[in-house]
Amino acid sequence: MKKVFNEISPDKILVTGGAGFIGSNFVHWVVDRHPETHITVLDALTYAGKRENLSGISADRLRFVHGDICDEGLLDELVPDVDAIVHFAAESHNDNSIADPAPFVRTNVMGTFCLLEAARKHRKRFHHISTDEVYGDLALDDPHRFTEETPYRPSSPYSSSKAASDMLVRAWCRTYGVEATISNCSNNYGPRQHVEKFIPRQITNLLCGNRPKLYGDGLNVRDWIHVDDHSSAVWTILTKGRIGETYLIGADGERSNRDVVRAILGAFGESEDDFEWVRDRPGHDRRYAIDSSKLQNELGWRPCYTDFSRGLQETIEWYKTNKDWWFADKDGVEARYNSMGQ
Ligand code: NAD
Ligand code: TDX
Repeated sequence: MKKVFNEISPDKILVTGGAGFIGSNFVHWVVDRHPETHITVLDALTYAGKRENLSGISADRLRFVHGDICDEGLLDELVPDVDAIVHFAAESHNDNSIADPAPFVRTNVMGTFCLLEAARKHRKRFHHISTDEVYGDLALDDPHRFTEETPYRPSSPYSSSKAASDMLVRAWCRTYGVEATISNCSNNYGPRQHVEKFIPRQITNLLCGNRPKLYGDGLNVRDWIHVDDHSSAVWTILTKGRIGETYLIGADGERSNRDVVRAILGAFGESEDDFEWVRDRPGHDRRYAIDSSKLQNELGWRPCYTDFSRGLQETIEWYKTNKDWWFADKDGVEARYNSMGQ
């Protein structure tokens, strides 16, 4: 049996990218459930990060630091003071990576390198958040799903930069003994996801009186998981995971993009065929599917959101009641998509 980090809650964690979609949901999840844990968030507040995503959390639970994960001097100040680093910060959108890959290599590869060096120097536990996209894609009729043994075969600049970051984590763990774990999760949905992403884009299109937009033939499959289930899985791995191991996170949520758009249209009381076909994404992965047996059997994790239509309805309600949160981003995102024929 390899070394286990601990089976108690860490007192102080550094959460990178904690002002983004998944990072902020993770911070709220920990604040609500683990009163013993103090969180320092390090976030550069790019277009994808909002300080307000962390509003309502008291100063004795949270310290917010506006800064870059590539800033080694800043990491030398912050890292000695925590027990563990939970690394969410990334450039996260595939379409952006196709238009301009440079920030993806900088933040996802160099940023992870800088954090690993800080974890090595100050001997800190490191948990790396990654994606199922590192495994490439599956055919629609393939009976298999991704497991921890699936070979890496990334397709896009985004997924290849995440794959590179995973490789750095593995090397720092084996060569330098950094106490690291990795999780590769499927597509998240829930509150505070940027309007550039698939589900928020379609919800906010409908709220603006526009039609949802489907790439290609709409039959591409994604394996959806509610962001709170991602958070509980990350906490489980951070506190119980075996050092040096990778865990896949997924909740058996495979759905075609067309079915998701139809479900959103249905929830708005619109005809389920009232969407538009738009230009396909270059190199568009066909299907992702996660087998999370290792996480479930070894660490006892289970998802709570097993009813996708309930989670989707709650997400739609969130975008309806938080128009101020997304409205300022919407026009710019749509102008960018229009310029790409999407
Ligand atoms: P996001 O784009 O919503 O948030 C990213 C956050 O990182 C933002 O707050 C941004 O300001 C911050 N950031 C970016 N560059 C930074 C830098 N150089 N220094 C400090 N902060 C920086 O992304 P997300 O969807 O919340 O994804 C979070 C993580 O989860 C990423 O590592 C992503 O690869 C991974 N992931 C996402 C999904 C998904 O479905 N969204 C699925 C699996 C894994
Ligand atoms: O308008 C759209 N129409 C459409 O058909 C958009 C924005 C997307 N799509 C398709 C492309 C994908 O097949 O929907 C699917 C989901 O698209 P995205 O939300 O861009 O997600 P994806 O590319 O699958 O990547 C997401 O999951 C894995 C996250 O953005 C990544 O950060 C994560 O690693």
